[in-house]
Amino acid sequence: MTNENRIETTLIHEGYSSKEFSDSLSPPIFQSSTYVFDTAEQGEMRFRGEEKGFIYSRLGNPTVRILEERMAVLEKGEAALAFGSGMAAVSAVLFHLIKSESHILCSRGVYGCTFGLLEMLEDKFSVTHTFSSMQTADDIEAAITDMTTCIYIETPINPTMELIDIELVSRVAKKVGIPVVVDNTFCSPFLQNPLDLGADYVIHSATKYISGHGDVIAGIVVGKNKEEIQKMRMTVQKDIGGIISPFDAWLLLRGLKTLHVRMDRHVENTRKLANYLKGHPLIEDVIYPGDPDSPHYSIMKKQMRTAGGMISFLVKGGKKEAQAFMNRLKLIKIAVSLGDAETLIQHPATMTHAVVPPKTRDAMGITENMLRLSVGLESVDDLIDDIDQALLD
Ligand code: LCS
Repeated sequence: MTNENRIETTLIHEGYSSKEFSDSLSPPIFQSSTYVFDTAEQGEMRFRGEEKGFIYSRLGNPTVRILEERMAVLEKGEAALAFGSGMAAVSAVLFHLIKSESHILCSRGVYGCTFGLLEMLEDKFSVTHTFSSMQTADDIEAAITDMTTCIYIETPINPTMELIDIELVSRVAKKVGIPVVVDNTFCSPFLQNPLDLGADYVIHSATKYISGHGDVIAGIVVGKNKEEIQKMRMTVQKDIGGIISPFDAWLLLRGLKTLHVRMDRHVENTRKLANYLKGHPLIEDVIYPGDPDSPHYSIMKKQMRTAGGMISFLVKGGKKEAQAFMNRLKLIKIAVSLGDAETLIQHPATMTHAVVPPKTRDAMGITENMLRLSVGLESVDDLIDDIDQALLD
């Protein structure tokens, strides 16, 4: 198997050869914490990195390694690391790139727990951060300081669906030698590949589209440079220890096999739902980068295969009306998370972004009447019927 295959094939085959594993079609789950050395000298050589082979599962596991190899190829990187959550992946990359008193330049919005992590880094280690809209090269240049050691962006931003031009950010960052980290969770590797656009690291909450079935919490980091990823493996991953279990890695390998098929349906259902919502008199606004009238449509066309499976929308009124609408839904589930077969709705101001102070939330563009929909794989007509019966004057 080579990485010249098309993505649909890579999702199913990359990094695994049944010949190496007793002809088993499905990759085995190596449920082992440690590995046996033939001799003391062999153990010494493995610890020194002079001989290939596994040592201890916090440092690497064969099932996890298949997932990491597959993800590296899918994201056009040289190497990848799998983690026990998306937040373990986010924190590992940040710990890898920062020192005390560093500055992190962030997109205008980030996921609520990423915001919490940034605040914690500031409180404990004086690592500061600023948010920027990053709409022009001037915006980005003006926000970089002497202490900036990384640029961290989400695109689309959770939950405002704002897009950042990855190629533009990477071009400005290269001029001053600052690494760019992109949280690609909302796209999955099927819709967007930030490393191809000049970024240095890609993060996924694999809990979402990569798993696709709402049954795993996991994270992935893919790097442009394998030496940096190896350094991360032997420092932040080994010593902080936020690793994934072999069983969860196996569930992600199973999820990846259908990512392309699932994404096609997520995308199609989302396009139809966005169209329906846009025409509804009780909806104030629909925020969907796949709409040609969206201010982000041109960036979407530039860097994404197509718009994804997420929409945010504003109901007429405020929090009370938004919550009443949610409570009237019968099929669509009220839940955080996204990327599952089930359509999920959540109220960012009181759920995923409740930890963000109201003033900062306003600056991020998160209003009290905003709802975020993760469009699932059900019949889109059933989804529209459900929304229709719940949208009352
Ligand atoms: N990055 C983004 C963009 C996310 O949306 C999330 C989780 C994470 C990182 C963290 O991943 P986790 O540790 O949960 O695997 N987002 C969630 C959300 O929007 N609702 O519930 C979780």
